[in-house]
Amino acid sequence: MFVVATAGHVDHGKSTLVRALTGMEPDRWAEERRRGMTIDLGFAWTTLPSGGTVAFVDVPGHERFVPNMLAGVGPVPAALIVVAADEGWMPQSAEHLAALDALGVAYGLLAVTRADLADPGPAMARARAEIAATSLGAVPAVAVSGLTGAGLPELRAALDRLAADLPAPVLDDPVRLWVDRSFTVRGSGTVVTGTLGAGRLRVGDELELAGADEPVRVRGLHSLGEPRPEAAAVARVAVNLRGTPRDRLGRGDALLTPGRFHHTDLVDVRLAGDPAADLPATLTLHVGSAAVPVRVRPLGPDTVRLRLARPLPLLVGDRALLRDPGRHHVSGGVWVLDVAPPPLARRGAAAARAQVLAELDGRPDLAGELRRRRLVRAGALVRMGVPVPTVSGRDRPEFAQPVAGDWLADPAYWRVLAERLTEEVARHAREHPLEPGMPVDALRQRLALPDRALVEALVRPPLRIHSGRVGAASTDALPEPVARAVQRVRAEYGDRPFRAPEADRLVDLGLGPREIGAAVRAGALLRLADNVVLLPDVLDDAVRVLAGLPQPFTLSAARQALDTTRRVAVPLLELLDRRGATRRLPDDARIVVT
Ligand SMILES: Nc1nc2c(ncn2[C@@H]2O[C@H](COP(=O)(O)OP(=O)(O)OP(=O)(O)O)[C@@H](O)[C@H]2O)c(=O)[nH]1
Ligand SMILES: [Mg+2]
Repeated sequence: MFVVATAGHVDHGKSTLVRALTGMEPDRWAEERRRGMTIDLGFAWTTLPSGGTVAFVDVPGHERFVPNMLAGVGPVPAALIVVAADEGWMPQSAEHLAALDALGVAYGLLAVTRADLADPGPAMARARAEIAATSLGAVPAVAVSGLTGAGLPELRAALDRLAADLPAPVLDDPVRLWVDRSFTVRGSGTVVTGTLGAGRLRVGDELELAGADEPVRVRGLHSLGEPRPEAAAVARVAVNLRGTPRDRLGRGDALLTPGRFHHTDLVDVRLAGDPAADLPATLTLHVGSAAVPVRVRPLGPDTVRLRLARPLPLLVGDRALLRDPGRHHVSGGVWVLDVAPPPLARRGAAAARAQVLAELDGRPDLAGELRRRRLVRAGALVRMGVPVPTVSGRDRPEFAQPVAGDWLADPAYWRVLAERLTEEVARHAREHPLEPGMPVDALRQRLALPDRALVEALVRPPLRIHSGRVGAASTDALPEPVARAVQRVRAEYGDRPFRAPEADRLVDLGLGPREIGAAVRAGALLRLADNVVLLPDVLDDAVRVLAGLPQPFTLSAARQALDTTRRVAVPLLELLDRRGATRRLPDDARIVVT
């Protein structure tokens, strides 16, 4: 299936043409039929000579309903531009074309309608010239009459060729379904419709809805009027949502693959067209089926910061449109450059930001994001629309290897941090000569790092971590009895490395709290909890064993795989969580972070 939105001035014959092509009525409302005018979006579809299906989103031409028109064309990458032979190029012909251009629509057709009323030549020549100057470029043109049916076979053939030109949808992309309609069906509850541009939807899927705490569940799916278990892009879909009240969502909301989108009310964008100086301070941002008031703050010659009245799930590279609703004027298109931009608090920050933005082009750029953000979670980047390769080994560029957990770091910044950590530890040792190292959390604060796991990952020999402190590895020999006791632990537990001596065995070995403390400070034992100690070098092995389990795994599966007891498994997993080697899920199962 492919989806085309109509465009064109009021009364130029868009709905008549859709009706003639599909045999379906795009004007759904009695009021539309009474007034002979489209007010809101209409939907219809038909089979083409090739056997493929085209679905139309029919838009209103009247200037009062341009916001409805924009909600229709926003998520649709192809347009059928309609101009009447007897009236020619008119104001909303121009405004609709400007909107398509601002959104970067690159695929389209021109139909000169009402060709039974006047010579289509002049209207066609003017429209072709106007369209050629936009993102659509030179488009095929057909003269038609919705009344007599003349030209319809040629138009059908042209639609088939257009379908063949369209890029294939990306089926494994996450779903972002912009809702263009919502209604209630008796017995089924809330139904929303939209154009699925990428990805797949299945009955039973959970989806995220901005502002809702709980995911919503797909109870039923329809496409082209038929129930289906699954719909793959590109498709017009109607989604029945289990247990979601109708007033929870409507046009401009988006149903999303959970966890894959960043909701933002602050974006930095590049303007296509008008220079920033001419923009009013408040405008409406149209993206997908949404229309949101924004405040505009100019930054560079063609870059601005937009503060949205409500957050939207936007991605780097999104195309959107700014419109001045008061003046009925499409101010121009925008490319989203950054969906999580830094605050501009310091003097000169705006000018510096303008320089950064001058380098960006809206194409996701992982290396550049790391350079600018210095430290960022891979998941956060993906949610901004910046893909992070997940393949391991040589296929993954070195800068895309996580430094801890799923944290990525700019390599140059990471080296600086490692040096600063060494300096801080040395300074702490000078200032506190009696302390056995600098607490990890104090280091985290000094280096302004968001996660302890980052501090731990920065510690390299000859520094080491023991008992939550970073210090030079102790070179002092342990007191003789303690060293002997540790030796015996090694001999007894070396082949069962995740078993810990029971409390009475520790007493037998002569390992009281003071002796254990000394052994832990010297790095000879690893303390998981009071009276629970392991040999210090077993953590990597534990992660390896856990990585071999089906993911996610439960505490009990981990305990069995490690051949140990709850007494060890519970604090061991908690330690691995803190180090970012494992992650605890809301249901208490865990995964190994790769
Ligand atoms: N003679 C003739 N009349 C047409 C043709 N196409 C449309 N009309 C007439 O033009 C008028 C407007 O047609 P619509 O199809 O409603 O126009 P529209 O572009 O959908 O209008 P809006 O949705 O309000 O923007 C109607 O009276 C149609 O019957 C045509 O090819 N020939
Ligand atoms: Mg109409």
